[in-house]
Amino acid sequence: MPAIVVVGAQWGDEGKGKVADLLGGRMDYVVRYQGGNNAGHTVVTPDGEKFAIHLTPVGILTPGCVPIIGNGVVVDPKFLLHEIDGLSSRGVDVSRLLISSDAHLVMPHHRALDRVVERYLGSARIGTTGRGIGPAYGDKVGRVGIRVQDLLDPGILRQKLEMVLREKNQVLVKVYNRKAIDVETVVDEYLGYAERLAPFIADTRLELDRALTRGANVLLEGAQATMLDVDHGTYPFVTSSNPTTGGACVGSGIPPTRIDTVIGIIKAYTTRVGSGPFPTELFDEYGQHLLKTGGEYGVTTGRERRCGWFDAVIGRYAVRVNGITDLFLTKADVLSGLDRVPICVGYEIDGEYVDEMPMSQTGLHHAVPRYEYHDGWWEDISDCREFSELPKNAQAYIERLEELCGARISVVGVGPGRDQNIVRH
Ligand code: 2SA
Ligand code: GDP
Ligand code: MG
Repeated sequence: MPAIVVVGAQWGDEGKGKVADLLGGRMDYVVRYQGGNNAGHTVVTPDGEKFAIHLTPVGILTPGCVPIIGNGVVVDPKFLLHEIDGLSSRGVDVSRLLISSDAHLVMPHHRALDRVVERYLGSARIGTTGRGIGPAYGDKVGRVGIRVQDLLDPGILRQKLEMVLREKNQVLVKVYNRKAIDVETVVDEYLGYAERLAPFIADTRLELDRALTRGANVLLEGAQATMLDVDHGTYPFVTSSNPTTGGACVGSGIPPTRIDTVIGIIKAYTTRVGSGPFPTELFDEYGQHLLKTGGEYGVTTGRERRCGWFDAVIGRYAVRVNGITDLFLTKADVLSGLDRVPICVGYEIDGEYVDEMPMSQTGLHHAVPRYEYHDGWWEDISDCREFSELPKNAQAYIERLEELCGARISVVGVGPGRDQNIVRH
């Protein structure tokens, strides 16, 4: 049985949590493959209970499913224990969780540097979540990272930490005028976490290979999204990992030949949290409508999300870069009550019209959207369960998005609930 990927098609918060939860019921394994506790995935269970999950895969909510934190994730152990305890206290069985021994750890110097560098950047800041994600991936690639398996060897943990802090403390003290971090304090703190996390640590890529070979269903759950990908997104205004489908292979150890379905989660409009270019961003009452009606506030930081119209250039790009086989269009219900609903079909860039993602960052910064205008609808569609029950204008809007993005829209979300969907294919 092949693996399937759930990937964000825009700038995140498309509703990946809801979709992963919906599919999780049919899955034996749900794997997070990148990012860390910067993510915020919302799940609303059938009895109306709401969960905001940050670091564990949402499959943790599905009885019988094995949730895996893959090697591509950066793990803040303090936060992870806090999340595990929070879920346990709400009656969730967390005992099946597995954490890759190769995943990297978020250390105190990562959190300190994330915050201080953002302050130093001033108006050029990325708008990070402040969870230490960028510095943790920086150390990983710089080959001075500390991994989950190092928690099991106090000697190695101390040795690696001494080496990395020799440099990082210089930076914290001399460049940013902050206090140095004490090696022994961190070693003691992390060995405390090690004791509790040890039973969860595993060779997850071997586990997944065996599972796939015996025919198990595996879902690879992306965090953040295509336009936040460090390679394919709006660099440098990105996260420091690869949310795109390629990252699902690297961050789990599952080869591409095992994947046959890629579900792109795409919102019926666009949002972004943090800095960076956003061609269809709205600064008017329509933007306010999307913000308020869509409840567009960060699940991790509580920040207001920037809101704008649907951008088909991005939709098409996401289909191309990820090999999306099916789109799950979320939040179509939020568009009810608008007189007209524009779709961005291309950009004017310095006098030239383009309908694909521009080659350079400057190009995207200069992009002025060209819109196609569609008539809106007033009806509340949150109880619709068949495509034919939708107002004609909503149907036309969705069919046009499908045509412009170049992938079929298999499911349309009409509310946050697990059952609030229109299944088309
Ligand atoms: P970081 O912290 O280094 O990953 O930040 C780099 C950029 O990535 C963006 N980013 C996100 N964008 C959308 N949603 C995310 N998760 C939370 C949510 C965000 C929140 O679900 O709402 O609560 O603010 C997420 N995580 C990272 C970030 O805004 C930077 O632009
Ligand atoms: P994620 O990061 O992609 O998992 O998304 P978030 O959880 O950060 O944000 C998506 C928000 O939209 C959450 O509050 C979801 O409960 C909500 N949501 C998901 N699908 C739908 C939908 O079809 N309609 C509405 N109104 N809300 C939805
Ligand atoms: Mg989110």
